[in-house]
Amino acid sequence: MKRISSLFFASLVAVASVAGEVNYEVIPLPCNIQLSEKGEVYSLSQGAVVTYASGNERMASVARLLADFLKVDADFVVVPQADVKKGASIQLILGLKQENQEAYTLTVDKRGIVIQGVTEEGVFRGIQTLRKAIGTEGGEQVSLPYVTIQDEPRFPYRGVMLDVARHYFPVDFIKQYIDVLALHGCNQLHWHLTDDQGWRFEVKSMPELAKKGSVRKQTVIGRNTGIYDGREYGGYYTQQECREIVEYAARRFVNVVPEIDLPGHMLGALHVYPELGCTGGPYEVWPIWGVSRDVLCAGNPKTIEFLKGVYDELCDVFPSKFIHIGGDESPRDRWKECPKCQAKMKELGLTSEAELQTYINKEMDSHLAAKGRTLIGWDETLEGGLSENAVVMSWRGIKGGIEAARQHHRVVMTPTSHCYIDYYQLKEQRIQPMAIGGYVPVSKVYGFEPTAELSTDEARYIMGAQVNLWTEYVGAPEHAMYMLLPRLDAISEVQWMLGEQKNFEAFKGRLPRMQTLYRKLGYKYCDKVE
Ligand code: TNX
Repeated sequence: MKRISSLFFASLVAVASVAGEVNYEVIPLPCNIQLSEKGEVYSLSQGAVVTYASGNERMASVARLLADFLKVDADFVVVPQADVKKGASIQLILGLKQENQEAYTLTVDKRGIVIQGVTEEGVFRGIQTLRKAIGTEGGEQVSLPYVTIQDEPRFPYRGVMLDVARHYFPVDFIKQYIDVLALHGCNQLHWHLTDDQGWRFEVKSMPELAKKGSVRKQTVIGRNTGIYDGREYGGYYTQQECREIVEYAARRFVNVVPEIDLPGHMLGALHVYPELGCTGGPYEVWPIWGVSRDVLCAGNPKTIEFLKGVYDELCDVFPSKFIHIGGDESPRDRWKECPKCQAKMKELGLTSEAELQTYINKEMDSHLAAKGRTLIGWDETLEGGLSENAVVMSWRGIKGGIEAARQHHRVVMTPTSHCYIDYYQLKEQRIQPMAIGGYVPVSKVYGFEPTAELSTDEARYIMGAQVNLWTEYVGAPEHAMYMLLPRLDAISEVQWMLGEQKNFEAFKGRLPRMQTLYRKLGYKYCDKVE
């Protein structure tokens, strides 16, 4: 960044001040916090200078974000290191030697605040800690107790899923969702883009797909009551918007894992291309919730051609190493009666319809592998065998995950029992907005141990954990935030901290400061914790 842009930045940042209680015990709790015994403090005041390694654009971006995060209360000047004659208040530097690429240290002493990372990513994790430690109170200046923090995440995959198929969420909200993830040290947004109730990813070579496949004529009221709202519902993301989101997320060190769910949950596509279904349709974009028996025809060669075309564009737009093919809840009734599917089984020498699904998975697997990508699938994909490289997302309990780890697949744990944040979070249902059912309180999420019941060898295959926000009953951004917070706080400690360091009572003590920040940032959250 040139000096001119730092001046620009200085004028952009609101003039205010930082003060109030600084507390390094944020969420997720850093691994090691050593406060100075003498109780000295460093005063950070208005006009503080943030420096970063000169000539490093990624660090410049991190520095600008730090100033941005703190701008609610502070006025910072961001400049490259080389331009600073006197000492800076906050220095962002690289050069930390640790195995974990996201490790960082944060030190505060008489020289000021130094955040050092192995990579820019680590520095970014460190600035989130600083930001949360400073908090939100107004005042003239902030006194930071001298401290040495050493920190690194436990798992490399720290995910949150958002279903935008059942309900569409605007681009600005997706960005806000990414902000919230980054605030909690999460690094993967799993984006569920298509389902029976809507296809929301633009495919340029098949323009009708999103145009028509994203629109359902109406939506059922409540839990499949048979009564409909009579209102057309739609919305999709253009590739341009997707790229913008990917770029926004990357600057916050969040990777976007796109999911096109196959071969089930496909009514959005079948509505547009009925010839891809076993019965030939017609099919409608589903106005109800549940699992449809109509899925892609596995015996039609056009199906694989269609899927490859879709995934080619998906991979073009999303640089993510991991690409999610769904694979869940795909009934095989139609395949049993479909001459094309039966012929395909004969041709391939398959003895069950389950193997037919495996055939599709394998086609996708090699197609993605040829592009240097790695397939992720819901645990059903494990049933017929996956290539060694593939990753399994275990949602029907942890059994699938354990089995996958035994087969040496990498695993993301996201069982309904602990990670389904579309379920109720309070016992008393009537004081919450309607949810799909179930009961997954904050304490349950917090108590999740992703490697429980696994041998040390199997545990090595657990890449991380994820919470899932399915949106059959979540139609608005504020509602989504309410479902997310504070269960995201809980999962963030599961993802970040060692199991033996977690403590639910202490966690609850750390929550109020996070909630103050949420109020300041305008995030809705559930204020009761069970
Ligand atoms: C199961 S989890 C689904 C979703 C639903 C969700 C509701 C998974 C792979 N499939 O299609 O939205 O349950 O909780």
